[in-house]
Amino acid sequence: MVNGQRRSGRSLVTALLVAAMALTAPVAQAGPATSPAPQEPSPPLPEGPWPPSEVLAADPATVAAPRVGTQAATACPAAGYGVNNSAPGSGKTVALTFDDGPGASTDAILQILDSAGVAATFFNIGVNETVRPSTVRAEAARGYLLGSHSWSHPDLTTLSSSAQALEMDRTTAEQVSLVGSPPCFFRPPYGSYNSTTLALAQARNMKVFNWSVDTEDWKAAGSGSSSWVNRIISLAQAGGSQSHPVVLMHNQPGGNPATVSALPSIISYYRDHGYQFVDLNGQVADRPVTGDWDGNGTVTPGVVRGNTWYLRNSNTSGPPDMAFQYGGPTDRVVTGDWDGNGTTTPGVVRGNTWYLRNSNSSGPGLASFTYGGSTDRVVTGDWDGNGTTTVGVVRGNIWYLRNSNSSGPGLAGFGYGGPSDRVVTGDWDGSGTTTVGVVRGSNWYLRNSNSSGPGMAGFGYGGPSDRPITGDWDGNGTTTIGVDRGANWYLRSTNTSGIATTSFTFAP
Ligand SMILES: [Ca+2]
Ligand SMILES: [Ca+2]
Ligand SMILES: [Ca+2]
Ligand SMILES: [Ca+2]
Ligand SMILES: [Zn+2]
Repeated sequence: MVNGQRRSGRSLVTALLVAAMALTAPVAQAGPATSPAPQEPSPPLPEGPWPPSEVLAADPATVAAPRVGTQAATACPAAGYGVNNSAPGSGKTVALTFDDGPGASTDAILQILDSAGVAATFFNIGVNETVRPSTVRAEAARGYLLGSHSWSHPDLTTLSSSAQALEMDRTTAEQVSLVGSPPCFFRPPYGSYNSTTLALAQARNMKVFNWSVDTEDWKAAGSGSSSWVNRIISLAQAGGSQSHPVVLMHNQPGGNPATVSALPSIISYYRDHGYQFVDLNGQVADRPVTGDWDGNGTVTPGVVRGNTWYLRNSNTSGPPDMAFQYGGPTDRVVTGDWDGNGTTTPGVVRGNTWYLRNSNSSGPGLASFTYGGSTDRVVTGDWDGNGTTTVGVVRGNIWYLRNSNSSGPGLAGFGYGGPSDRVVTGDWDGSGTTTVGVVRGSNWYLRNSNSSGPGMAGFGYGGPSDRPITGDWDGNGTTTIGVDRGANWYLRSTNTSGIATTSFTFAP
């Protein structure tokens, strides 16, 4: 992990807090105050453009091309002629874009985006979609925007008009067959186009989008070394001079481990600089939350879109029971029973400052306080079982929990799970205290104490690109599992493998 650039703007309070945390952490757990690993020498840059074998997951000659249709012309809004390279939206907005997929790193990228609650756009190659169809479906189901990056990634300026059209139409047909809707955005391979490309795209209602920030991440050529990670982060941060950067990254067939490692820092950088993450349609990501909003003992769903909270009081399909605004669109969201009165209410974390509120309505928060760092993952729970929910952060795989909602040192950090696992919390055994869990791929590993050690037997539930959620859905005192797959929620009343006990749609 890389800390250098991110720490410079922190307050003294943060520095003291980080130092206090480091004191409580065993030496072996390498707290955040340690110096970064020595730089590895930069590998030589390969010559571009890279060979097709690194871009295509299969030889196009071996892939059955789909029959092309005319779906795009009517299913997408009219697109103007020309090339765009500026993220939509007002205020400061940033669009993260991933080309050449789906690939070996796509699931990991989806998990990072999900866990951060940010929107993104995937410019997929048609041939690669035929090799990883379930990944394409996962991208769409998870609410990410899919664009076309041609069928086989040629330099379009070398092709005839009819050959360029086929490159577009095959990928459109493939995407329609996989997810039911055509791509309304097109990015030419290598960013290379001519007037024919632009006319063909316009006739198909596809908006042509290049980029304004090039991370050059593909040059890492499969390396995940820290020098490549640092270089990608540094190039991505150059977009901080723009109001509406479009950041180019890749998710190629062979995988982009350096991109995966750099992504959390890139997200933190833009979030800390006040950017809202949008897809190229200007949409922000929905973030699922769960809580006992009405205090009746059962936990139910919610969705946070921008800074609007849509909450529902039953685990059935239907509209939200409440909608209100709290926090800012770039804040991280948390929920808890901060005052122990039995109802779950909202909170947001901005940088390392926590703003909690004791009612499900718009209005000011309680006194804010700082805890953890802006790149930590945030968790909440009743760690000591006294009835009030308090804060925690996960840094790498070290959990730092605190039993009061105020600034100060955490309890002794402990390691659980791996740094790229998704984190969940719950009262798995109904003892009254909230404890830790991680989800790795689709396998859940829960633990009944807040300490290092083995989890209970892992079990599978959901798919690797679902968003894990937890709650006491039936009000019996134990927290169990669930997944949110876009508008579809699948809850289970026991912490075991099996089919959903309750499923419904909630998409305000
Ligand atoms: Ca309830
Ligand atoms: Ca409460
Ligand atoms: Ca507590
Ligand atoms: Ca339960
Ligand atoms: Zn490409």
